[in-house]
Amino acid sequence: MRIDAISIFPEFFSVLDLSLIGKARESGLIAFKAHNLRDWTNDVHKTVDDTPYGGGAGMVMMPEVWGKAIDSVAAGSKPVIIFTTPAGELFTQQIAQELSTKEHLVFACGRYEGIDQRVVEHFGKDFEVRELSIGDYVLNGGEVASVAMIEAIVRLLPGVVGNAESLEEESFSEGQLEYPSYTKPQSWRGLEVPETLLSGHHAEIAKWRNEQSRLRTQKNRPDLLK
Ligand code: JF8
Repeated sequence: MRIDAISIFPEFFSVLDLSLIGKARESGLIAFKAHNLRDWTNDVHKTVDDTPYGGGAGMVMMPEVWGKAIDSVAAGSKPVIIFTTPAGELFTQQIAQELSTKEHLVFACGRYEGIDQRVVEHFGKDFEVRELSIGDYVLNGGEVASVAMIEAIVRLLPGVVGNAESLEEESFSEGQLEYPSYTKPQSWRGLEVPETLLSGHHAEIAKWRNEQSRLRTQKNRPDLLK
């Protein structure tokens, strides 16, 4: 899989070198590159924004520079183009799974009040385009949201170290939150590891974990049970 990100702050993506993405890159499983949007400006100030038509607060990212950047990064390819925006469809595990099957992803990361909507409309004519949000809160730009999405997608790729077992466990508990986990020591600051987990009775342990998942889901995410 090839992944490109376009941003005025490409340095945000250096965290991906630290996580499993780094390993997936070293093994040649993914090719990732972060691009500086300002590389496609022509003026001395490297301007990327202007005032909004219709008035209002803040600045809007100009279509011309975005058009050149995406043309260049998508040349000779048919990528899925992802626009991170708080006004997007909610990014879910299902969407991560869908995107993990694609050959080429381009993340377009806005700042300020976002990107001129004609950029989405224009590239939607030739490419699969998605406007996605990671949740109902407001960030200052699309970079952090893109990093979260990239990590969620790349860990699903077949051949990413350690993914086979953990992905199987995840699909097993689908629709519920994960059960709580414990490790050594058995007693810590007066708190004990639940007895069932020490019993060695695999059926009992599975039953206990299932019940814990249900209780946790009921408490933290009742919407998932309905
Ligand atoms: C932005 C561009 C986002 N869940 C989310 N909250 N905020 C954002 C976001 C994304 C792009 C821009 N401000 C300017 C906020 C996502 N995805």
